[in-house]
Amino acid sequence: MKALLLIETVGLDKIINGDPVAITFFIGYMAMFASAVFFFMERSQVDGKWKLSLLVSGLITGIAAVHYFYMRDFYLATGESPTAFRYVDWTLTVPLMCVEFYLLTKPFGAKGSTLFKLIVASAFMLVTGFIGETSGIDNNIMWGVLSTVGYLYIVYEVFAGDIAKLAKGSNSEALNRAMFLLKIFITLGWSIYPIGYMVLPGNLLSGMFDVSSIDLFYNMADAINKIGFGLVIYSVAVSETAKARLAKS
Ligand SMILES: *C/C=C(C)/C=C/C=C(C)/C=C/C1=C(C)CCCC1(C)C
Repeated sequence: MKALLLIETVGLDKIINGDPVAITFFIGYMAMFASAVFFFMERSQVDGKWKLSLLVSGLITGIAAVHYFYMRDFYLATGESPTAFRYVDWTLTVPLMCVEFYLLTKPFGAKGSTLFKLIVASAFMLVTGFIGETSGIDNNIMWGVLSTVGYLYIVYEVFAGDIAKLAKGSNSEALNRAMFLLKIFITLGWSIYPIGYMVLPGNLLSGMFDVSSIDLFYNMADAINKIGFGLVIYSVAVSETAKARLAKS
C-alpha cells in the first residue's frame, strides 16, 4: 500500500500504465548515458585530431543525459512538457553539433567565422522556437516559421555554403562519406522537431496528435540525432585511424 502510494507520488505509475511519453524519457536517459560512456571510453582508440571530435560527441550525449534525468522526473511528477529543460539542453547541444561540423572540416580550412555563423543561426532557431512554445496559441505559427528560417540557414551552410565547399574541396573520401550521412541527419532527422512543434495548439497538426506527443517526437528525434550523429563521427574516426596506422606500418 505504502509502496504503491510512493509510486504514484513520484509518478512511476505512468511507466506501469504504459505511458509512451514516460517510457521514452526513461529510454532516452539510459541511451544518452550509455552513449556518453561509450564515446568517452573510445577516445583512447582513435588518433590525435579525432579525440576532440569524440570528446564533443561524449559531451553532447552526456549533457543530454543530465537533462533527460531532470526532464524525466519533471514529466513523471507533473505530466507536463519540460519545455525549459528541453531548450536549455538544445541551447548547449546544438552549438556543439555545429562544433562537430567545424572540427570535421577544420583540417581542410574551416574558419572560426563559419562556426560563428552556424552558432548564430542555431541560437536564432532556438530562441524563436522557445518563444513560440511558451507564448501561447496566437503567434505559434509565426514563431515556428521564423525558427525554420534559422534551421534552413544551417541546412544551406551544410549543403551549399562554407561547410559544403570545404568538404568538396577536401578530396577526403572519409569526410565526404561522413558529410553524406550528416546531411541525412540534419534534413530528415532534424525535421522531426518542427513536426513535433506543429502538434501544439494553434499549429498545423494540432488535434491530430495528443499535445503530450510533442515529447514523443522530441525524444525520438534526440535519440536519433545525438547518438546517430556521434556514431557517424565515431565510424569515420575509427576508419581514418586504421588507415593512418596502416600507412605508417
Ligand atoms: C540535440 C538536439 C537537436 C539536434 C535539436 C534540434 C532542434 C531543432 C532542429 C528544432 C527546430 C525547430 C524548428 C525548425 C521550428 C519549430 C521550433 C523548433 C525549435 C522545434
